[in-house]
Amino acid sequence: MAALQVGKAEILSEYRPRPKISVIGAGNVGASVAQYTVEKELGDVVLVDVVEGIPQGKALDLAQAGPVHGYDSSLIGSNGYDETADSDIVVITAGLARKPGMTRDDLLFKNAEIVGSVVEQVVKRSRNAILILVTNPLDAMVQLAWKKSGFPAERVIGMAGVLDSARFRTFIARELDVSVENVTAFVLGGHGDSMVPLPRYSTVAGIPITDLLPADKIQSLVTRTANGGAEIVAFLKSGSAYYAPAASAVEMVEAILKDKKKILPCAAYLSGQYGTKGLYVGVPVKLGRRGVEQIIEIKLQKDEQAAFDKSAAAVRELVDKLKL
Ligand code: TXD
Repeated sequence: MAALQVGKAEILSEYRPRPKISVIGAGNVGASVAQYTVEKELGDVVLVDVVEGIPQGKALDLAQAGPVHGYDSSLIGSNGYDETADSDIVVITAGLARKPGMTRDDLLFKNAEIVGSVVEQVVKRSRNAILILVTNPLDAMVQLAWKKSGFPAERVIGMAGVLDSARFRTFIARELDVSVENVTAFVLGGHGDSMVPLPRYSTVAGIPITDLLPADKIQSLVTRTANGGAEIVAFLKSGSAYYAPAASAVEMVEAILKDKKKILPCAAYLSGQYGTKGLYVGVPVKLGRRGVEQIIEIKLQKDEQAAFDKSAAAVRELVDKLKL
């Protein structure tokens, strides 16, 4: 067709394929990350898992939803890493998930082994990628991935705060019967029971929730947020949450690929900010094409700083156990 013959040499030489997003671990979170990524047409997706057939089957199934949803992203499933070469972003979800009665920290050693080997495979083939870690215990796994990869800290980021604040936003919106779109929430600290939701920076259409809800109500929403993961594990019994975690990881992918400079709470490497040095903890960051482009530091009140320090200490304890 004549109209299609515009692909002259000079145009072809400028041709850049769609961004490549590799998702390691094709379980509940990984498959949903792949799904949301192609539904938003953020790029092509490579899904990797150790279980034979699972990444291939899920990738093919998702590709076949393309005509219905109207996306053209390519989807590849594999048990190896060659297809991930030159990824722009690698989302790491491989590992064990919690069962009822387990804490995130119970997963530490097994998941450290898995994440360590995954990172080794990934970085060999994608030297310039940005890594987004999802596997628990989150903050310790990001620290491990950063160490193993040898990447600059701004290109190794952990997903937790976006999820924790999405949970807080959901509860606030339900409580006040307003749109979730009107609610912003601010959550700091590690992804654990000691996370630090900050009510005075959580707002509805710009109004702090401290002006809208009594203190005891806010406290109950904060507690529910901190236990948000366990609440879902108790329902599901055989696994942990995955829709909201995947949506949260994909918000980060989108902010990076579109260079949005979006302020999101992520696990980022602190080199003195918030009084913490040499450790990955959840803080607000600016996410753009270079990864973490800035760490946003706000002045905490005394009790908030104490809660942050306690949360950072809990992360440090895990990192020490891994001898990182
Ligand atoms: O906020 C957050 N960061 C989180 C973290 C929110 C939700 C889930 N969170 C953690 O993510 C959870 O505690 C787990 O550690 C991971 C993945 O959770 P998911 O729910 O997706 O677990 P699944 O369904 O068990 O999937 C894990 C997949 C599974 O298919 C395994 O076969 C695969 O990981 N797996 C591997 N893939 C590649 N390479 C290796 N070595 C490997 N080992 C297991």
